[in-house]
Amino acid sequence: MSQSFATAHQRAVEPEHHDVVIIGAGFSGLYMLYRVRDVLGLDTVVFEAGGGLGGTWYWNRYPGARCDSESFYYSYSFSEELEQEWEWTSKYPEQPEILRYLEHVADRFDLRRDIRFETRVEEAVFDEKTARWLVGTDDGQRSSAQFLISAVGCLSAANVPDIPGLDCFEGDWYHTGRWPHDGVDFANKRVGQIGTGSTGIQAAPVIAAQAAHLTVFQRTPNYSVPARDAALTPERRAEIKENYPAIRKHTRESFGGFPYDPSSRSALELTHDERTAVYERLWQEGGFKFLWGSFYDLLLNEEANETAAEFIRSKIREIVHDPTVAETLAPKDHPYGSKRPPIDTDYFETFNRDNVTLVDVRAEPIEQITPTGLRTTAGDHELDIIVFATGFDAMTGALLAIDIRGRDGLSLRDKWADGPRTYLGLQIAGFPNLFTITGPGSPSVLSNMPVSIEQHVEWIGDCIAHLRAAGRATIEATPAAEEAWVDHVADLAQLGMFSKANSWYVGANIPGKKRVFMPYVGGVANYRHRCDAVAANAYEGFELSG
Ligand code: NA7
Repeated sequence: MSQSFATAHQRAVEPEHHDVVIIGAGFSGLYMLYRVRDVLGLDTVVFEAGGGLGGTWYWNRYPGARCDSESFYYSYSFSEELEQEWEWTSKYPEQPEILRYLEHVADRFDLRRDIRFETRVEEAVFDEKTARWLVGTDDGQRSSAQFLISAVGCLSAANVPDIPGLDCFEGDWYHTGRWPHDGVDFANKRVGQIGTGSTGIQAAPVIAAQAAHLTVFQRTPNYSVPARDAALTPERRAEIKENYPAIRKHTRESFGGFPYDPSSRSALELTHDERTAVYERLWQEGGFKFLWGSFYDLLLNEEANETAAEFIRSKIREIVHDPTVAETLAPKDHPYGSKRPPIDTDYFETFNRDNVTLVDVRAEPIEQITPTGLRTTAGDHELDIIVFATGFDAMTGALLAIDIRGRDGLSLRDKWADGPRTYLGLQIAGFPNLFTITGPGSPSVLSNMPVSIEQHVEWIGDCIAHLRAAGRATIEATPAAEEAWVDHVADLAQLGMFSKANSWYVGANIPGKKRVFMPYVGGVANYRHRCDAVAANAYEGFELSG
C-alpha cells in the first residue's frame, strides 16, 4: 500500500459527507454542479485548485488569449434565458470576456457557494465497504461521496520542458497556461517565445507589438488560417439569438460540434482553379470553416489534404517577405489538421517586423538556458523574458496528477501506464462511480468543447438519476466493454490523417509518455447516438450493483 493511499484513510479529520464531489470549476465543473445540485437536488461540493472559477479561462491569461470557436456556439445551451441575456461583443472573444461570461453563469445560478477555491484534490480512494469515494484535499480535509466526477479539463496540466539551466536564468519566465494575473510588462524587453502551437500563434503578434525584440523558437511549423475577428453588430446578435434553437441542433448533430454545413464534395473533384477559389473564399472569411466547411475529405485523404496544405503554404509565402523565413514557417512534415489547427490574427505578418526573429530549433536545437538567455547549437540569444508556449500534458496529465485508487487499491496511474483506457471516455473499469467529463476516448479536444461538455454532463446526470431511481449504489464499466471501446477508438484513429503527426493527441509532446491516440475520432453526433443507445439499452457495458 502506498504512502498516499494510507494517508487518505488516516487523515485525522472526520470526512464531510456529500452525494457528489466534482473536481474542477471550469466549463464542465460549473454545469455539472448545476445539473446534479439544482436539477437532481444532490448535495454537491466542487474542489477547484485555482483562486477563481473558469478553468482554462482562469489560467490562460497570456497576451492574445482568445477562443478559436465563435462565441455564439462556444457557450452553454442549457438555459434559454442565459443565451438570450448574455451579449457577446465579438466573434472570437478574448479571455477576459469568456471569464466574465463564466462568472456571470456562476452568479446567475448561485454556483459559488458550493465551490471551494484554492483547494487541490490530491487523492481519491474508493472504499469498497461503503461504496463511496474518499477524497483528500491539500487543506488536509477529507470528503466522502457516492459519486466522484472529474471536470479537470483536457488541457490544464502545463508542460514546461526540462531544458537544462532554467533554474539559473536571471530574467523572468512564464508558462502561458499559468500567466500572472497582473500581466507582464514587455516594454523594452528582449523576449524569447518557445512554441508555435495555437497559443504561441496567438501570443507572438501581441508580444511583438509590445517588446523591444521577440525571438520565436519554432520546433514544428504550423498551418494557420486567419481568424478575422470582428465585432458583433446588434443586428447579428439579434439574428443569432433568434436562431439559437437551430444553431444548437446543428452543433449537436454535426461532426465537430460546429454549426457549419459539411461539404459533400471531395477536394479532388474540382479543378485546381475551382478548388483554389473555395479555399480563397474561406481564407477571406476566416476561422475553422476552412477545415470543416471546405471539403469532406481533408482529414480522410492525403492527396485531398495536400491541396489545402499547399494553399496555406502559398499564403505563407505570399505574406512573409523574406523567402527563407517563409520556407521555415511553411509546414511540410505533417498533414493539415493532423495536429490541432490554429487560427490567428496577423501571425505570419509578425515575421515581417524588424523586431522579430525566427529560430528553427530543428536546424539548431536548444542546448540550454543560460543566465542571460538561451543557447542553441548555433549560438546564444540574449533574453530578458522567456515565454513557454509549450502546451500541456494533454488529456491525462491533470487526472493522473491526483492519486486515484479504485477497487483493490488499483492505481489509475498504473492502470493507464500504457495509455488511457476508458469506456466511452466516461468511465474506467475498476473505478466505480467515477465519471470523467470529456475523458480520453471521447470526442473532447477534436470538437467544440462546450458541445461535448454539455453532452457528457447531461449523460452523467441522467445516469446518476437512473441509479437513484433504480435503487442502485454503483455503476462501473465492465472490462470487456472498456477493452472493446479502446480498440474501437484506436482503429478509428488509424483511418484519417491523425496518425500521421507527432501531436499532443498521441502524447508525443511529453517525453516518455506512451503514444496512444487519445480522443475519439468518430465525431460528436455518432458519439452522442452511441452514448444514448448505451443508456437506452439498460446501460449496456456497465455493471450496476448495490
Ligand atoms: P501545443 O499545441 O502543444 O503547442 C506547444 C508548442 O510548443 C508546439 O509548437 C511544440 O512543438 C512546442 N514545444 C513543446 N516542447 C518544446 C520543446 N521542448 N522545445 C521546443 N518547442 C517545444 O500547445 P498550445 O498551448 O499551443 O495549444 C494547446 C491547446 O490549447 C490548443 O490546441 C487549443 O486546443 C487550446 P511541437 O509541435 O511539439 O514540435
